[in-house]
Amino acid sequence: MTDFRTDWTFEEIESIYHSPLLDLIYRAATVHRKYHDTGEVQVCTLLSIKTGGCPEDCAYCPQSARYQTSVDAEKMLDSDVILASANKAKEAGSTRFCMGAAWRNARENKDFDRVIEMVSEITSMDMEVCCTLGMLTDEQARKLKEAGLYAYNHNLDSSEEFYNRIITTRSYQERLDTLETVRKNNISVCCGGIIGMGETDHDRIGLIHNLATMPEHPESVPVNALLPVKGTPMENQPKVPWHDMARMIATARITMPKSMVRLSAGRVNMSMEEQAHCFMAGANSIFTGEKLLTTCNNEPGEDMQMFELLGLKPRKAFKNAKAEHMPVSR
Ligand code: SAM
Ligand code: DTB
Ligand code: SF4
Repeated sequence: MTDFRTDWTFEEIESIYHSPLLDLIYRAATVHRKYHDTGEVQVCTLLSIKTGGCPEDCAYCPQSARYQTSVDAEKMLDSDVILASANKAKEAGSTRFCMGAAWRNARENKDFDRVIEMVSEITSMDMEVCCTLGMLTDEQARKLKEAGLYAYNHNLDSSEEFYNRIITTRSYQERLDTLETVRKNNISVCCGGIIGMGETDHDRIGLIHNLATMPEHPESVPVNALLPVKGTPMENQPKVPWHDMARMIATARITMPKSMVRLSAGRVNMSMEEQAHCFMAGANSIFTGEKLLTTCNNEPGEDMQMFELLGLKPRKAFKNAKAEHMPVSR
């Protein structure tokens, strides 16, 4: 039995997920030590380049135009603002810059042309560039790749059954189709989900099962804890306990040993001790910087202190990158 299986059964993952927490973390930590430098954490920074006014109805999202939240629809940021933000992220030690747009799908217009320009400029700063722009056509994925795009984030978010309850404006299959388009164009795949939306353990295991049985595991798996935002249908959801995050991260680590597993949204509500358990459970990537897309993130100074305390150092850009994922222009 190899460690890189894509034929996991639901029951196998279920039994890993439900194992006693300390056994689960120990097993995940062992897998983590085998395949990764455990002192290294990938440091990524997000920027919302086109905020709010999104036509989709994702029940967790402050950027959906359907809900009255404190996030207003804005036009796309100016290029110099985006580049200044990428520079700042690089200076602060970040090696991956991820640009997010509140679009159902990328369109063929001036905004998309500008995204292409930004991808190319930021790649030439020697950062891994990631985008999350909604659904993509083959042609758009090809253009992004040619501009140097390293990774594309497109989450499955939950099990298919639960997905259909939280989002009605698009299907799980449409998500899978975009993921296939991204993969086909040799762009590194970043795909994960959110917990804390009212889903069951069965849905969480279903999400990991869907990720771990893809023909190739996503290179990067973000695990988000819901940030309940006022005005969204999820505003009253209770806080996700740290051990649920550790359980998800450990199960992802064991089933997808080589992937980067990102302790993503929700870190802002976790103590250093709670985050340390997640690193122990196999998380090896985080978002730093003052903001995620529209919500507050951990204080940069506190993150630096945490890195020092836990003996962590930022991972270099393009480390272990597969040849096909390297930017053509690099
Ligand atoms: N519009 C694009 C899309 O849907 O793929 C990209 C942006 S979207 C904000 C990216 C991901 O952020 C979502 O798939 C979801 O996992 C996560 N996210 C959004 N709102 C969140 C929230 N309130 N709490 C936690 N994660 C959230
Ligand atoms: C992901 O899985 N989490 C990030 C990133 N991919 C794009 C986004 C988290 C967003 C949290 C809510 C907000 O800040 O708007
Ligand atoms: Fe739009 Fe993405 Fe938010 Fe859904 S998650 S409402 S697609 S920005």
